[in-house]
Amino acid sequence: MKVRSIFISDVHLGTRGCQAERLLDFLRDYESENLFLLGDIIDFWAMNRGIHWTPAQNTVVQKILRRARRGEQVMLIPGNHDEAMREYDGVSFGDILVRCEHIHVAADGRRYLLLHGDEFDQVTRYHRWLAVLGDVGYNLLVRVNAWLSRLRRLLRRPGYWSLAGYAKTRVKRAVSFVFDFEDALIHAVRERGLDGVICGHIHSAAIRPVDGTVYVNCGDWVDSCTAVVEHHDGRLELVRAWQPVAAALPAEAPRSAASPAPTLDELPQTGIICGAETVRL
Ligand SMILES: [Mn+2]
Repeated sequence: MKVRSIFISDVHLGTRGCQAERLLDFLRDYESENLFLLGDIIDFWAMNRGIHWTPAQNTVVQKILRRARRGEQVMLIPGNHDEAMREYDGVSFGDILVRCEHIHVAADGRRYLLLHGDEFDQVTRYHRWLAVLGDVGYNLLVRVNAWLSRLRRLLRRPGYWSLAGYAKTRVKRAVSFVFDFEDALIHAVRERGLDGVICGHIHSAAIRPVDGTVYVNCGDWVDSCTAVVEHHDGRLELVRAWQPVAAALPAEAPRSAASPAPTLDELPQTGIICGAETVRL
């Protein structure tokens, strides 16, 4: 398919989680005039701990370089995981221009601010801590919880401190984190008289009009495998390069021997998702 622009972010090349094969499929399917890479493309943070570089990840880099060489406008806007690149604002590496932010004028005349978005993440430090601890923190929490209730029993304290309750507040906090992030970005682009923002960073894809201003997030290529494309009339579309089996199959569909369940490869590889996405920190 031919589109005017492609926007992708949070590819995290150099990590085990990077879904390079899916991204290659997507890039094969979509030709464009502009390719905007909105940050966290190469994950230098993770590579400090250990590099996981696959042939597919190598091919991603080669394909992007080749597209740039063949006349596609390729722009790299660094994120926090590739922040070293921010020192090269305005510098062209071969055919790829590095910009810390950029205003993209869509075919319909709308003006969008392009940036990674971590500048608007109020809790980046907390987030970093959370990302590093991950499962370790959760397991510890479970153990601490068991220990605390034993202590409470020993001290004959009434009540029970609930881990579920704690987890719920955490989820609520995560939801409000996403809303705070969106609000901050929408506020910023309105102040600058722009029509919208296209960013990444929070790994939560969305195209959401908010009182005349459009909030767009490209999602990521670690988990959701999403990208945003601009059609030749300026229309933006969220593309998911992979649909989970559960969502693609009708629930409890009767299966006969004549029509076996489709395998993952037989399912449609692209689709559109709009509206609220899963919340992920
Ligand atoms: Mn980021």
